[in-house]
Amino acid sequence: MIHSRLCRRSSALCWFLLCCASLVCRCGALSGHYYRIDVMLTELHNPKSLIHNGKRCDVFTACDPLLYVYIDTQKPRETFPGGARSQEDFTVLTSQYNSDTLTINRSLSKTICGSSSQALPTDVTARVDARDHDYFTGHDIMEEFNCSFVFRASWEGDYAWSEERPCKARFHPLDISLRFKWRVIPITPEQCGQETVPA
Ligand SMILES: [Ca+2]
Repeated sequence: MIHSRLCRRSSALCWFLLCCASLVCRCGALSGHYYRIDVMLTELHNPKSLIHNGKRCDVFTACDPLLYVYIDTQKPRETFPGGARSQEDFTVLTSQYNSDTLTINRSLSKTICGSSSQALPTDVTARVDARDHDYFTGHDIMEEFNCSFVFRASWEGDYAWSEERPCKARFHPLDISLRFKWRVIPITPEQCGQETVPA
């Protein structure tokens, strides 16, 4: 209604307003934060075959590691489990039987898909809930790890993984270790499942 009144009074003013409106719409649709966070766990070492209370995983055999991971961008600086609300927030990354030392090299990803008005995370912590698989007594807690890093995006042609770094173990930091690496990659709105307005 306002447009039509202005257009009747001034075609030049009408053209100017329509161009501005078009630009605002397009910029609004295209602006935003679109990133993918990849976290790769590389190696687990538990040479004393321990669970969290200092007992052995199994009496006669090595541990049976079962690793659950949650990438925490909500409360990365808080203690384990940070922003994870329940076990259902965690994803099983890997499992293996009868092995105290495990080469993993498997990754989990999380996308950041927000409007430009939302603040980007400053830090990220991958929460790793390491269990010992047991048929009869349930899965014992082996260790809880925080694998933290600064949220910093890679840019054009530089999507390499970070250097490996140790995660921090809660119960047995001197006896159980986990190493990881990460990368943060800009992605397109389509990869976030959002549509852009055609130019
Ligand atoms: Ca076991």
